[in-house]
Amino acid sequence: MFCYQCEQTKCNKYCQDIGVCGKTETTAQIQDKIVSALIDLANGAERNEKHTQLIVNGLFMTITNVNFDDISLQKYLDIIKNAYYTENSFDIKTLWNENDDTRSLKSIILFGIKGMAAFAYHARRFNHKSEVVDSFFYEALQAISKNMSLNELGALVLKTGEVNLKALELLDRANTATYGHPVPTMVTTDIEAGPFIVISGHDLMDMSLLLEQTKDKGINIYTHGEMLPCHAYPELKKYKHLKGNFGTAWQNQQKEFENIPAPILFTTNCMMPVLDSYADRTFTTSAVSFPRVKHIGNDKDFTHIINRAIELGGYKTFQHRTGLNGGCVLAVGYGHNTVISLADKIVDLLNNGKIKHIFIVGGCDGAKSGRNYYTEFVRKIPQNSLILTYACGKYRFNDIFTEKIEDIPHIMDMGQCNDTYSAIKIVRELAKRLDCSIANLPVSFVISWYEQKSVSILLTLLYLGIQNIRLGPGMPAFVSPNIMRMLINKFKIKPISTPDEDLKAILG
Ligand code: FSO
Ligand code: SF4
Repeated sequence: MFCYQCEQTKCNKYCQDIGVCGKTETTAQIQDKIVSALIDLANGAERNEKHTQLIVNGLFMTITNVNFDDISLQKYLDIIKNAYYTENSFDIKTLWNENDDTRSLKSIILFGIKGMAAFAYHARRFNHKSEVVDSFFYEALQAISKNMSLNELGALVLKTGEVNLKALELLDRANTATYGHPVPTMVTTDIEAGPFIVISGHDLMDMSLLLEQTKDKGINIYTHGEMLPCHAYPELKKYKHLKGNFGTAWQNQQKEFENIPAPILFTTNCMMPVLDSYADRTFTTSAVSFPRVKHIGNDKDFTHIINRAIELGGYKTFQHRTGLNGGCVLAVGYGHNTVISLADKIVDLLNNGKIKHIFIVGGCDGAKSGRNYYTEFVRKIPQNSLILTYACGKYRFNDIFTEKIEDIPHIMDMGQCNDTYSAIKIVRELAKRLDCSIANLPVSFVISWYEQKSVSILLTLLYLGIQNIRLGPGMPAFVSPNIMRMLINKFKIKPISTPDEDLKAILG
């Protein structure tokens, strides 16, 4: 196997034999065949809704920490081949053997559209679709099998970022039109006595269906990982049995799920290999799958999981739990609507020097020790600065209590990884009000990356011309030295160094 699509790839080169994520060689091979078959489909088949949905689902199934189940992957491969078959099949291995820079640019495009597929998948569940997004899947997949110059591929890399912005916007609209705009909400990390279900991932519709099916059944619902922002959506927070958040960062799940008397539902990544100790109370749905784990199909009938919750019974007594820093309240709900409603005040505070700088510290978490950087960085940011955050990396600091700056919280959680869209809307709005370009705002992006959604998000930020992004914990293995030099020259991307050095460089 050859896989280098995520940040934890072996020795920052590539995974072979087995993935650091736990993906086996057989799984990797079927996933490669899915990508190859999708490229065939994009090249040879008619562009229609059925094929687009096949592409979106198929790409999503190959993202890191989504699907480890060879049977479901093979079934999906057969479905694609039934929809379109050619003797002249493309083999993705051709890509791995191209020259360094071509391979690098094509890999960036492929991993970028994988991330975009996840966003499009969620938006499509609400029937929010875009011709621009849909047609780009075909264009990008075709490009991977074509001979193209480095310049042409470079342009397509930026186009991936541009189209991904549309996908982010689509998902924002789907979520907020259905569940309302997030409002500031305090979420507890404590767990009440009695039966409960833990729901992980990003899919708001699954959350809403689970809340509806568990209503008045004496079962409490706790979010995990990227589901945390659900507490802030009016049409989700109205359910009184949506109680709080369970657990800390996704990479701690094997330890944290081991002994809980409750079932867990995974709707998307990041699922780690499910240990025997909790396999019989773990459930997957949509693109997620794991051998031996019960999969809930498109009927979204959660009866099994509800029965399991009642059987397990939950804790006998109230459990006091904390986040990684000892805090037990997590503030959510600072999406673009909330923050832009505070924009007048923020602009005043910027003008009178009470706010000196705005840091956007967002992105994914992961297991590497170097990721402590983000906790330390946030702890060291002076109190006269604002911190906007999104995605799962925030679990490193979202339980830290901080003072407000005249009613404006020092740390504001904008939501999931896809809510980078909020960050973009907010900085655009501030630039408009301050009558300057985004580059001239006192704003710095300090990003942590892990899987392919973060690749697509980074491309969107680059497409928007955002410079001086600090990126960590390491640089992607799929970016060749030449392409990295180009990114550094053109976009001034900077690898993170130490929190002190970076803060000094930013604040002067
Ligand atoms: Fe995190 Fe995982 Fe949201 Fe990713 S839970 S790492 S970018 O799947 O999707 O931020
Ligand atoms: Fe390795 Fe990441 Fe690929 Fe898993 S997804 S095999 S950890 S590069």
